[in-house]
Amino acid sequence: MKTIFSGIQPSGTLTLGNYLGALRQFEQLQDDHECYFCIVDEHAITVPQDRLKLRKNIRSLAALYLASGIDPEKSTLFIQSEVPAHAQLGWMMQSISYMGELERMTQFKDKSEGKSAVSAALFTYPSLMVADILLYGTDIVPVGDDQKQHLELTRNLAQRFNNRFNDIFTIPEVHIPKVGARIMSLQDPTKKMSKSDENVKGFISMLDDPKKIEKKIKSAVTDSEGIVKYDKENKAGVSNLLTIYSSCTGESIESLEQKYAGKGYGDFKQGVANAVIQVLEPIQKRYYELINSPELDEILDEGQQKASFTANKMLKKAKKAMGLGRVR
Ligand code: AQP
Repeated sequence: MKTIFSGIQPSGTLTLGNYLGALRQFEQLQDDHECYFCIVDEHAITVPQDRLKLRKNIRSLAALYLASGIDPEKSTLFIQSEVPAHAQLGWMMQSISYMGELERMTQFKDKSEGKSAVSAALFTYPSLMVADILLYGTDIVPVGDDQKQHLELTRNLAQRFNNRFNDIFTIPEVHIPKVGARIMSLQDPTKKMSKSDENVKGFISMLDDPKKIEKKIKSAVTDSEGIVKYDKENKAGVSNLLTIYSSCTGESIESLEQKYAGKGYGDFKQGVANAVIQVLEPIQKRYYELINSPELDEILDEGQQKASFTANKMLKKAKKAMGLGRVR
């Protein structure tokens, strides 16, 4: 059985982009793969976080994973900082990463742009992500399109380690969904939808109530043409809404274009809002049942144990290969 690893940062409440680009794929994958799903809180602290909000977001993310269909009987769900092997292997991966390759990461450029103080961890974040993936002998990493570059780095570093020390790491493949891999901001459709966007109108949170969802979609930036047509270059806003609609309903973009031919954006936006609400409502219902339940802690405790067991075995091999510590 192939192994899957994927992580999400608890840096805010998840957006529809996180769901369509990543989370949604997980439910099906867990049936025939060994799955590790991680709340990567150590990644979240690469930018400033409020302590209490971070704690709340960690728990909320765990509940959202489960509400979206992660079954703890089939998958291991755990918190990164509760398995110290991640930080340990992360450091070892930093020692074989080059400044030049980290400097090329577009996510670092985007997140550091215009900031006067940027943490060293934001720069070395990809090396920790490499460790997250390699610890589990991961074959496949299901992520959104924005993580492609980090995955390429993971493959390079795994190969580098294997060549330089010992052939212990599996070289992982990336798995990107066909539709929904990059959901854009509702306010600036040239930018990806992000949970830490300061403009809350730019993203739909997975916990927004139906009224809020409708309001945000109705105020989404489109154009003055009034034609529902997919054209990413010239009609980025409408194209993004079509992608969201199609990802939520499974209806093809061509069939949606036909459905709304001759109708204005008002009807179209209402259709998009209904489609999103239909996807998110059942998830929200389950979320509120789980968020304060002791069941959630039991699942995370068990996840920590299972993940630690596998991760520690790989860490031991990596330390031995690099010559760290003593032989015993
Ligand atoms: N807009 C998006 N469209 C499709 N997929 C997306 N993902 C993120 N945004 C979109 C995918 O969600 C997974 C988890 O992402 P993450 O939270 O670990 O980090 P991120 O990619 O940096 O997500 P955000 O929402 O933009 O977080 P912040 O604002 O904190 O930086 C990944 O698989 C990602 O591809």
